[in-house]
Amino acid sequence: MDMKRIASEIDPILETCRGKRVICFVQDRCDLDAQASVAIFDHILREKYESKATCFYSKQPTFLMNRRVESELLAGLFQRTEESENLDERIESSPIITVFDAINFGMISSFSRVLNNDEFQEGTKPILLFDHHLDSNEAEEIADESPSAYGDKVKSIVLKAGANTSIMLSLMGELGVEFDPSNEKHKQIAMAAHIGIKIDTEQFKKEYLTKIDEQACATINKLLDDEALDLIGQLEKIRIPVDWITHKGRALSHCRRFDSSVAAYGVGVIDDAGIIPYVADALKETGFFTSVVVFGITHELIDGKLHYVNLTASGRTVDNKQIDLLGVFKNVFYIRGKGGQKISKGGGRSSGIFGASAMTGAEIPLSHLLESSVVDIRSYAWPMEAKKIRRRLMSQIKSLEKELVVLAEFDCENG
Ligand SMILES: [Mn+2]
Repeated sequence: MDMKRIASEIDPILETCRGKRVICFVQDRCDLDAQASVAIFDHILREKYESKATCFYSKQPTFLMNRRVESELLAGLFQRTEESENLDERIESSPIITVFDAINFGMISSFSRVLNNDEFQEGTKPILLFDHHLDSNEAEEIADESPSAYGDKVKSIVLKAGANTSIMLSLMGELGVEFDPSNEKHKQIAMAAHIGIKIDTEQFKKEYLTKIDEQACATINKLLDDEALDLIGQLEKIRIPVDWITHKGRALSHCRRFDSSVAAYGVGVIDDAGIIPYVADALKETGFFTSVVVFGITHELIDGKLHYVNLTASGRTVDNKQIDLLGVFKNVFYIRGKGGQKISKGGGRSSGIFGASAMTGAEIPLSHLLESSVVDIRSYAWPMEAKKIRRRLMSQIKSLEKELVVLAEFDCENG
């Protein structure tokens, strides 16, 4: 698909949005690439179609950088699904629904509300989906989560690019929309775009950049003067919350107990999912381990009510040949489908020379715990989940013995 043709197909669809507000969805925890994609889409709507975007997502973003970009560069554009009471009305009044940087609808909590919308079912409310592919993340096809299951009702624009942000910038250019370098807001969008592409391409690594990304970078670089680059640098200097540092310290204090081939660590029950990849990175940075797996039960309380309870995990490896971490995550972190079949919820990407290193992640909803208290989750659910994950990890990683899977806040010998 070339962009000229895509733009000519999308233009009449965006014309139907004139003067109206368009609803966007991105995957849970909204990553930086998704954030920038929405910002550029909103820019296109404002400049060409006298329209605006509002983006909904669920669950607190994992990365601190992401939280700062949302509040400091793109204020007012995003809303948390769980904090908006009138989501169904918003879906109702939006002429189209847009989805960014998500290949399947299963990554978006509460997207069933769009799929159940009468107008969508009748085919009068189209879904426009933008995504990029380059990753080795092979998500399993789940019938009602796959956009292809909805035929013409979903128009998917999936192109080979390092970042979805780049695709949006390419579409913007093709639709004749520009940035004004003297406009502060445009500059902020360009800054968000720079960060979005940077994160998804691991600091603009050549192996992740396609022609679309290179052109996108040329477009935004015109706006990124010294002041803007300085601001990006400041945004990247993030103060780590003291809670996170405590968890890192606790994990490091167990270093002697791990085997050098793999550090498997259960952090316990925590209220900020960002801690999991943070602790995984900290263990990896010690340089002692070939692979690191960190997992825990994450939750978020909003107005005293549990909004979600998940099993969250993060993995790092510097020698993917010794332990195939992508395979391990796929086989350890799964749910059962309606027919009892395993549906994997773990994935990631490998990089480096011959795919030597890999980053993985997994998130499984534990919806049956939503009515519990955090105290009960700590005392009953965590020991049970932790033992289950330990058992699965041991069956997947041959060198892993029981005492090498360290569980915080819970004495594994009691199991
Ligand atoms: Mn992306």
